[in-house]
Amino acid sequence: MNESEQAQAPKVAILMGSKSDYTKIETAVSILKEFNVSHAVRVMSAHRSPDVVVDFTNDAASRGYKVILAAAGGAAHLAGVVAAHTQLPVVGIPVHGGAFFGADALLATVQMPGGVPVATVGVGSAGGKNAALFAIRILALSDSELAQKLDAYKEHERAKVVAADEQLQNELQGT
Ligand code: RP5
Repeated sequence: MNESEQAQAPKVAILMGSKSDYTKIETAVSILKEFNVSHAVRVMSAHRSPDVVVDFTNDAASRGYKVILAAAGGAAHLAGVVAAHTQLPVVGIPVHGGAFFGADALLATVQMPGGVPVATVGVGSAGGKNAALFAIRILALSDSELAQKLDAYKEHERAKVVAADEQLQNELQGT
């Protein structure tokens, strides 16, 4: 891959074990779009299409990916299998649902054996959001424009809380 192809290639891959996961991790996609970070979104399963997972992951670094987000529910092995096949940073997103409401996915994703790291975020929509923000923080280490966007994002979040407090104080004084 030449330099201009590298520049245009997606930097973040969002993998999910089933298309049924998509609505639960859309927050990750929204954040990457908001920060204008190029990304690919793919369905591939550690159990149902393991060959696809291994093929994708083996080539991911050479195709320009910098971070992989891997979302799965239940017996969630996707992030771990991905981390076993690449040196790229892998963020696991345990998907809410099933008999244990995502607790099974959380434990399966977070309890990796030593030597094969998966940075695991929480279950639920905040998990997808934080996974994307974590990927952006990694990319921002070598991208000052992205670092500035992160600063602006943080300030915006702060301003929202301050405004909510002001509104609450006004409401309380009005009663
Ligand atoms: C996991 O099994 C997927 O990540 C999904 O969360 C769960 C259920 O998948 P479907 O049966 O809806 O395809 O592997």
